[in-house]
Amino acid sequence: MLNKFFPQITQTIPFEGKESKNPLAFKYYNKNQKVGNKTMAEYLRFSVAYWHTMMGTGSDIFGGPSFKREWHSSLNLIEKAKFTLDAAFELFQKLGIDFYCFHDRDIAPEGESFAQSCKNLEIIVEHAKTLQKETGIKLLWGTANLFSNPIYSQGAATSPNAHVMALASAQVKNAIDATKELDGENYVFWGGREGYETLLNTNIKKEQEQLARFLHMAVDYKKKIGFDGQFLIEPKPAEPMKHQYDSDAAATLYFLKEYELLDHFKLNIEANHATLAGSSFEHELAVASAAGKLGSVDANRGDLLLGWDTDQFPTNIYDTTMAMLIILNQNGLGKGGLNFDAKLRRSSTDPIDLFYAHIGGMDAFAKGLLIAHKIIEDKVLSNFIEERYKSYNNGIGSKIMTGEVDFEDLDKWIRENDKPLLKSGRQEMLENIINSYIL
Ligand code: XUL
Ligand code: CO
Repeated sequence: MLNKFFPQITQTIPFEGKESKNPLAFKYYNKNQKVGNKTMAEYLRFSVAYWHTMMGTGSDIFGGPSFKREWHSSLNLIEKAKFTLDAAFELFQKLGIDFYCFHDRDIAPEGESFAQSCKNLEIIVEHAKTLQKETGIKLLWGTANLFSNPIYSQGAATSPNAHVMALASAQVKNAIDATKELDGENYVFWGGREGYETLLNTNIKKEQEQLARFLHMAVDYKKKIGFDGQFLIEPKPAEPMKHQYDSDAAATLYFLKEYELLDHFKLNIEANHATLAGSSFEHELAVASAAGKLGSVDANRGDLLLGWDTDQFPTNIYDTTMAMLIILNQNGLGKGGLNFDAKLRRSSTDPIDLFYAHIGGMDAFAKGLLIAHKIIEDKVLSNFIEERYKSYNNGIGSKIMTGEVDFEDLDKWIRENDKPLLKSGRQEMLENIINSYIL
């Protein structure tokens, strides 16, 4: 096992069960334990987000870095990137996490020219390839950072400047190449500047057409090079832009359908983005899943008292239970996974805090998985829901749904069958049932 950057952790974090008081042990996540017909690891497919975990410095808009990592100590940028990768794989191994995700500019430094940036990426991808081979750890998804460089401040694919759109397209081409080279199972598009700040200077229709064209070029390129990863779009309503085009699951699905892209994409749903959109995490998961488009999850949590993307590690068992109910009901995430797009608080300054953070998130989802599995096995919700819609199974209900009757028929029918019965939705009873499984 790699052992250089986290000497305090001398083994892979063990599973010790719920009675354990060891903060460096799992209470619920037991990698190879079977839950139904899959192991916990197969259902959960945890992933580390490289940008927060390896590149995070604790800085916020009021202050600079609050922690300095040993793996960032070299002044040579390529050497620094290689040390960071070494530290990353050590952390993945010690956590027992099988996947990671990155942006092109997290793993490799941006160069003086575009060509230099591509070269840097190629060098680092070679190193990542070696580490993946040595450890068996896999790439869940790659993506391109189309939001940090000031040239993208007015959009990347949706920039009013075609030269910038060309740059963004070329950058994504190289990020897809890197993802393919590393056998990435997915590729994510998050439109971090694809939106607008003011309508005074914006042609929405034009920008949406540009975004669609860009995604079509990506689909064409994927086919051309034979990349068989899943393309994912990650909705978010705002931040950094005031309005972003992929604002939530429903808006994104409509956009994809409108521009004939729906067959080529699934969604990557992020908990904190859902709450920023004024919805719950489970609402966004349910909308994506109902459309057959829930591909992957950015697992984190926001703070409902703060109106921005706090990207905290998930700890709320109610949320993870509801999420896992939706995920299990669609029999897992396929090629997707649960990527901890979450960062340490500015005041959590030590490398070991990265372990506490991930252990907490993994246990929260493992517990949610166990609870959701039991709820599904016992059919407590599914039986109730089935019963609730039963009036559509025959009689007038089935005639409505098969199109055998129209408004006039129903006008006639209702005059003979007046006064439907009002039945309780039993919300409180169901909430108590869910609590009885959680507690
Ligand atoms: C930003 C966010 C991104 C995407 C990848 O809010 O979630 O980190 O997950 O670009
Ligand atoms: Co995210």
